[in-house]
Amino acid sequence: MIHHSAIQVRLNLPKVYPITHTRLSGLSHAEQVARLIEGGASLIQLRDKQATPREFYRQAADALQVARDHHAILVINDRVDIALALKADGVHLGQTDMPAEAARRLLGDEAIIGFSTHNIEQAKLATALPIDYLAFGPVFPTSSKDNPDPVAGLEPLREVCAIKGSLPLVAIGGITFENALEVLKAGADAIALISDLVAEAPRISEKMRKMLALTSILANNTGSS
Ligand code: TZP
Ligand code: MG
Repeated sequence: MIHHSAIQVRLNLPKVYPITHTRLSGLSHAEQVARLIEGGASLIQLRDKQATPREFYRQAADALQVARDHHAILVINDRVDIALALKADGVHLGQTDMPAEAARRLLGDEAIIGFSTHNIEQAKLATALPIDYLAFGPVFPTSSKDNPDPVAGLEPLREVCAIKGSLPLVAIGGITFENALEVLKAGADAIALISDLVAEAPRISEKMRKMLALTSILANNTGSS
């Protein structure tokens, strides 16, 4: 979060990190953000692989207004330009997006930068980057992402958790109410979810609340709070 040479304040990831999906939910990003916040979400990622940059910008502006009104943190998937233009809280980068160092230069020390990794080699390299958290997955099969990397499974997740040092890690891919606890027990600090939280629009708030309740029975893996 703060990346001065002398001090580094670690991001305290909430256990549940929801990601929006307009096609699956049938809702705008702002509507999803409102419902997720109502269910207790404090950190949300806006992800849109379909919208044009102009449409994503417009929807992200609306969603950011909702987030600001409720003091929730909003991270934009892929688009450093949109995060910068809207003064969003941060960006989530993939392996083929702009390098983390460049995003850090553009967004500044206080922006949240997340980075997706799909295997142990990528995760090792990620620990040297100016990022605030790393994502690892898909842990399980997912149908919310086009051309996903091979399913990693729980054992590689455990290995990545063992080498990541103090960098917070969020597991992603096919995480559900059924497997959430075993993913956290494998060492993930948080779980990121799309379909199991947002695919049923009328139940988004309820599911978010239930997922927070389910995961709150485990102690914080980071030991930092
Ligand atoms: N990255 C790896 S898996 C995935 C992303 C964005 C999709 C996760 O969606 P779901 O519905 O929770 O499996
Ligand atoms: Mg990406």
